[in-house]
Amino acid sequence: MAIYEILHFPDPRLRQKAKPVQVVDAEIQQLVADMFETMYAAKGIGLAAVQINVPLQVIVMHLNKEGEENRPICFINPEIIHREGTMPWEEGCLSVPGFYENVQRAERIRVRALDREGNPFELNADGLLGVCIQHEMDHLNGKLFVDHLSFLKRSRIQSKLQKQARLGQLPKLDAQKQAS
Ligand code: GNR
Ligand code: NI
Repeated sequence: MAIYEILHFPDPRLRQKAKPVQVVDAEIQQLVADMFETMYAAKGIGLAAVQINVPLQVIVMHLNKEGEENRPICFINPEIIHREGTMPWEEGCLSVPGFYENVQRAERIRVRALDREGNPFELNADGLLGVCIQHEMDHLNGKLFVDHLSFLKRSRIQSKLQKQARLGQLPKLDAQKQAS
């Protein structure tokens, strides 16, 4: 098991388009296990492989919700085969930490994917589950929820995160200076 570093916007590696998984073998099952571990450690409800710099069509999800939807789900090579309606939902993202904005999404979707054993399944989803699947599938296409916002909002979020990243790197630079 391993916990991976999650890339932050505007890292260009978040723009990679994920390729389909050819065979769900032991290596992919290890990736899925590591993605669950990384997602739980980060306290997210979903994670796409692109967020840990693995450009494959793999998603893990575990909604912290009561009932039927409260179980870990893995989607490999997911396709949305039906969508209807539109609705706004307030979204956040582990790759855009600290920012929450409304995004327009389909109200109901039907998804086809492979599970972590490589078996095909289909699922109807609405509410948070439906939103989360659409959010993760965007990641597999190199897209982030901030791409659904206005240029101005996205630019503001980008500058704030770039500033935070610079400040975050200062202690490391200091350590290097002192060492040399
Ligand atoms: O943890 C997450 N919460 C969330 C809340 C509303 C809509 C989408 C999400 S997904 C996000 C985890 C994440 O960034 N997955 O890519
Ligand atoms: Ni995200």
